[in-house]
Amino acid sequence: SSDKPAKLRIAIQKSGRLYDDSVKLLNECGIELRNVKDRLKTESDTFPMEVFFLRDDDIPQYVEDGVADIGIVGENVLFEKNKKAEIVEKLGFGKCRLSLAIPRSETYQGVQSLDGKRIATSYPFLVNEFLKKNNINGEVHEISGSVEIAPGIGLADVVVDLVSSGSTLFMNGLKEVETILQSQSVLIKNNKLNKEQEILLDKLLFRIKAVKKAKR
Ligand code: PRT
Ligand code: ZN
Repeated sequence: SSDKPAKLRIAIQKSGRLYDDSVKLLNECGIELRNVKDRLKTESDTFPMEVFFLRDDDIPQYVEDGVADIGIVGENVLFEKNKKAEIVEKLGFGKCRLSLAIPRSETYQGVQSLDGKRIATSYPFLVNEFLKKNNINGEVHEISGSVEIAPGIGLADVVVDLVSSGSTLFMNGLKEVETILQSQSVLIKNNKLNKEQEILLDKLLFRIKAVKKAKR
């Protein structure tokens, strides 16, 4: 360890579905963030913490590399990226599931019916794991957004995408038939934190647990 005072560098989503809840959680833990215009990073005056604002997809890598010490990200992204970052706490927000959906007009005949089908998804790693586990040969087509429209335009037979209310699938004439992963936001950490950082993380975790308890 160095002579510099210990601090925790946390990576959170720059903008999107997890941003508000991530900042709110920090605030509820007594960690106020200084406002910064460019919003690449900021600091707290009430806790030894530096905050990096990133795309959620980049957070597991940054934490694995130790560029950030800890991070807040969805399990869906963490498991898809398959990085070495340890989950320290489930945070209870950003809940969704990664599900298989097929055209509503079709009858689902079980996972075996996916054999030889074209599957559109933004989660190729998790879908391939699912196929392997079930001994199925599917054709995985990676699409970065608007996965739900793929069957309608003839790009794929089925999709695997995140679902929360189900209305997006419904509006695209699809139905959910299989859940591949249940997901929520989690706090992750780099596996080589120094002693001072572990102490700070314990402090943060203690506050997070108190916040969660107060909400029950
Ligand atoms: O820019 P950046 O890469 O950081 O953001 P992003 O666009 O990749 O992610 P963002 O902000 O959309 O979502 C961030 C995280 O929120 C996801 O990784 C999940 O962990 C979580 N989350 C929770 C969701 C949803 N619920 C969700 N419903 N992420 C996406 N959706 C989308 C889904 O992809 C589909 O298009 O919402 C649609 C389905 O919603 P329903 O309610 O119609 O079923
Ligand atoms: Zn993303």
